[in-house]
Amino acid sequence: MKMILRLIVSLVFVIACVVFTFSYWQARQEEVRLKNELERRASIIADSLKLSVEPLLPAEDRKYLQRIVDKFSNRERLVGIAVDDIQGHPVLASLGLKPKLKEYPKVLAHNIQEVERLNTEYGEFISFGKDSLHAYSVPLASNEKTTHVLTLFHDVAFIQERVHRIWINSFWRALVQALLITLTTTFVIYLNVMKPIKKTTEWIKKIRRGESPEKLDSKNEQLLGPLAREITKMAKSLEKARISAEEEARLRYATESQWTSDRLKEFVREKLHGKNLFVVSNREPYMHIKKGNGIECIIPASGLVTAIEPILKACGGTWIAQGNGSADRETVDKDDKLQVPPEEPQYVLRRIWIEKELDDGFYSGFSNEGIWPLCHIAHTRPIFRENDWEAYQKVNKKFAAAVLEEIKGIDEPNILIQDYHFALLPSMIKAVRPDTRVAIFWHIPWPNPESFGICPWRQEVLKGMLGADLIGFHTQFHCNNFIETVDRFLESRIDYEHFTVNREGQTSWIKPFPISIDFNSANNYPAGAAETKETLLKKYNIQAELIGLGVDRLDYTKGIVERFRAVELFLERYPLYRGQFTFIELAAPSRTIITKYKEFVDEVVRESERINARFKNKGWQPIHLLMKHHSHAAIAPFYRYADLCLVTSLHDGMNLVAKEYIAARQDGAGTLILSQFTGASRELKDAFIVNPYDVGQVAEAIRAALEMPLPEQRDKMLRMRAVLKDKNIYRWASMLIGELAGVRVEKA
Ligand code: ADQ
Repeated sequence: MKMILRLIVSLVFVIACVVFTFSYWQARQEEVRLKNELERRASIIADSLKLSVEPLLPAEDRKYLQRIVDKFSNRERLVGIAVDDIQGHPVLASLGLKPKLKEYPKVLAHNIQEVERLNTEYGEFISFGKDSLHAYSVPLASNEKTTHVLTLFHDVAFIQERVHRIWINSFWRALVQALLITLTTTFVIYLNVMKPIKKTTEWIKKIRRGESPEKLDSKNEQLLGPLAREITKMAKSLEKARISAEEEARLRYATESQWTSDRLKEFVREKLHGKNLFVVSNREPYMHIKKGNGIECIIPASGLVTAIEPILKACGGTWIAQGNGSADRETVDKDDKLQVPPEEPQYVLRRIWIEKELDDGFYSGFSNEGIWPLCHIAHTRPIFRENDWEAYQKVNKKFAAAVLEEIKGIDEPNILIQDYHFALLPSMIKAVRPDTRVAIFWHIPWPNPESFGICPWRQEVLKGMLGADLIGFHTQFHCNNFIETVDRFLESRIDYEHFTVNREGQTSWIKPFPISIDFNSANNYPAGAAETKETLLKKYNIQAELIGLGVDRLDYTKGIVERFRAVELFLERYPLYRGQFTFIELAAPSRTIITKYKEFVDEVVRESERINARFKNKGWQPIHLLMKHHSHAAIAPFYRYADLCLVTSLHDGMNLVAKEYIAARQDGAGTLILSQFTGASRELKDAFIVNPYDVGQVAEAIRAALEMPLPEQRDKMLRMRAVLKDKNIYRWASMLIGELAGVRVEKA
């Protein structure tokens, strides 16, 4: 587009220069021609008038002379006639001219002087007040001696008018030419360059995605010449490589136990019979924001994004999510879609727009001030407002409409709904398309029936969820809580042997799927150039030998304040570590418009400052609170060099930070202190499992972790790494998708 714009601007510039030069030349020519013509005309009139006036000069009676002068002055463009003596004294003038000559008595002085000097006719363009005139003077003689001067005044405004008109006409001509040339150029370039390039790009993309496209269009081949031939060759080898890689993956899948992206891809293709997957979540995986004059693409801090992204990367499909980045609207096509990841597109992101007021009720209100504290037993009271509930229903409806639009024409589509923002979505989709296979995965804990029972719309929420064929939680414990809650509040048939709920003919399977991370992905934790512990600490101006690390969204469920207090108690009990041990908290601001979260941020800052003020000494401080969203690449070196990682959530569905820390420890060193209230604590048995409310226990765990001999650290770390290598995100996805694909649905 920029290229076309540049071309058009250059063309318009050149046209403007050419038109300007020609117009200037034409205007000049016309002006000279008109002036010459005027002078010739003045000379003819003056000569014939001279013959009539000269004989009458000696006569005393000027009346006859005046009549002649008045009669002549009616001619076209002739403003008036004047007769002066050779000294410049006015003798007579035509009627209209008299008052003007009185006003400007010196106007003819130059003409008279020139006539006297040259003793012949003389013409000059003069300003007569506001008017521009041409004054043409001829000598009048008496007894062969020049005694008087006769002057004719012609109006020259018509010359300027004519020149002006030339410029106006040229302007319009230039404009029309520029417009025609611009349109033609754009059209020709679009048809002959842009369109073939676009088609070729699509063709290359298809090859890269593994779809076997038809041959490259022969027209495009002509345009791109040798480049096209090379690309075609490359495509062929890529296709061959892909086929053999898939074959290899198929063979591995039959024999290997570890889940990988390739194995998942094969598995999903087989299970979903090559169909794409539809994922719905509130948070989008890629957000575009305006930065300076440009647009930046960021990956929001979220466990959900971390977990779901690899699945869609592996099997392709459409992710439907809310677009709320400041440049999100500018980066989608007319259907609100874009291909992601931006650097290597593998699936489609469809953005849904929710007005601010509605989103406040849906996201901040019902989802995060209602359901979030309701499901997390962190002793923060949920707030339920009628308006928020209405907004929640409206947004669920809006997403349901988008999903139904996307799956139009697709037989038995598979839909994976993410999280507590969309409890009503499964039944909304099923009501219209009973042939869909719908799973909802609840990323946060499910509380006991007593806790859940305080929700004024508990039945509606449960009924909405029970529209799904599959309802997934992180742990069996959360599944138990859910089934007990359904049993307590809804009329339904529960099968405890298979863990299913049957309501009004719809069966929902309730199953645990402990979520995980892409353990092997070097991209998530890049080897990180030549960063060492020293350079890392220097970069952040941190003085310490031993590092404790916390990585969280700033959320009251993450136990950040409790963690700080444990650090405080640890330094109080073991003063030798002062000046040596520093705790670094990488905290990403989250849900900042909610009052509870604002208060929480203040509390976190206050506590860190209080503890720092208490212990800090000679450039060392116990807590470094780095409050911002960090990229995965920025977090990676912290994971790699932290002697311990503190995960002290008061309640957490799983907690991916614990898993990320372990995955990053390729050196086998480091220790994990993990809250017993996280889903992760069920799998990572070799961590120090602690009760975050027991500050003393956490302080002791910090000491034990720091003093654990390296071989013991390695033993534990290697065991935990083995667990995660096996129970990685691809296994999670395969379990979830395998179960979903096995669901029997009504035929469309
Ligand atoms: P979250 O509550 O968001 O997820 P978590 O599982 O810990 O919590 O995942 C957080 C993610 O955000 C991690 O990938 C982490 O690297 C990233 N992150 C944290 N702090 C960051 C920072 N300062 N800058 C940038 N990135 C940061 C919800 C549930 C969890 C569940 C996940 C997945 O609450 O219990 O594990 O979904 O299901």
